[in-house]
Amino acid sequence: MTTKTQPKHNTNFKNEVTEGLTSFPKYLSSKYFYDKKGDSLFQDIMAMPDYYLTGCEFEIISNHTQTIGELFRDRENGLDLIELGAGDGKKTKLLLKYMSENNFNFIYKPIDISENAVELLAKNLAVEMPALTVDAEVGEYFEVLERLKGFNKRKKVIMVLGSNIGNLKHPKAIDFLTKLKDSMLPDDLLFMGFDQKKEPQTILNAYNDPEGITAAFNKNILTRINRELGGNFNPEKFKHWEVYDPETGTAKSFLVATEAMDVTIEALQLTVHFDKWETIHTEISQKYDDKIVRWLAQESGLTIVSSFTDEQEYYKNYVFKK
Ligand code: AVI
Repeated sequence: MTTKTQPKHNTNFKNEVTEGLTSFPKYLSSKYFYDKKGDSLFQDIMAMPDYYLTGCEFEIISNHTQTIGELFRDRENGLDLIELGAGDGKKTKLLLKYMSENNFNFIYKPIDISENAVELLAKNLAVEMPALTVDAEVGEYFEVLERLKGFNKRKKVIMVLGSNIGNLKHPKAIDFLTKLKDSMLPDDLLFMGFDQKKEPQTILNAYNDPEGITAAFNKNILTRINRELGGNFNPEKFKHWEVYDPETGTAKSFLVATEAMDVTIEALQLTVHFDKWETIHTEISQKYDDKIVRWLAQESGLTIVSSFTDEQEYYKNYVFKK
């Protein structure tokens, strides 16, 4: 087992924070939620009953393990199972277990932006499934995709679970899917989770829990700016706010300033003024239906091979080929 670490993205972080906080309206990228504290808060979110996404995807994979696994199989040369945004791997382990117990010849390559998450997963797999070959990597999706082009020539199955694609606006999602397609050969597959449009209140509840875990997760980006860039944000002066537009299927997270204030960020030599009730837009969590997914696939040059859903049809995993 190996874990390769890519250089830290501090320059990107600095540039993007400067760009976002000097724009009007202000914004920050949700990809910066995931430091050690953010990873742990996201684990807590995934365990919340209101955050149905994790349970639904777990239900789908556990009810269809064999069908999905057999779609992945290549009896001749085996395969490389590559997971982007692997997280804690709880859902993936269902497939890893099936494949390990049913004579699949494969390696598992989890890739995550969080060094912390990748290391925990690799260590945990070494204990739980010692016979499994794990080749973990830390990196941003887009960078890693470039490297995948030169990867082994045997079958690749790329997995992106958790509706992680939903954190990208459609043009970026198409860009991401197109890059995935470009890294694929004709026999390769892409297995991806898409949270579906549903009762709007159910969606709002998933992003607005009464215990304030999601609020803490959202505000963690301010704490991270304080720690890594010498900022003096007072997170208590910001309110977590969630909206969902059922027409577009877009859920949006904001931090709203509850009073006028100036915030200084030393490493950026920047003072940012907030008016009372001014917002920072921090995240989108896109919800989909078959029409949107078909459109995304078409725009990216991918074909849908099959799809799997849970009993409530809250969530869907699609299998794509090039
Ligand atoms: C990682 N991502 C798909 C989550 C989502 O549902 O957008 C992140 C999240 N944000 C708030 N709660 C969970």
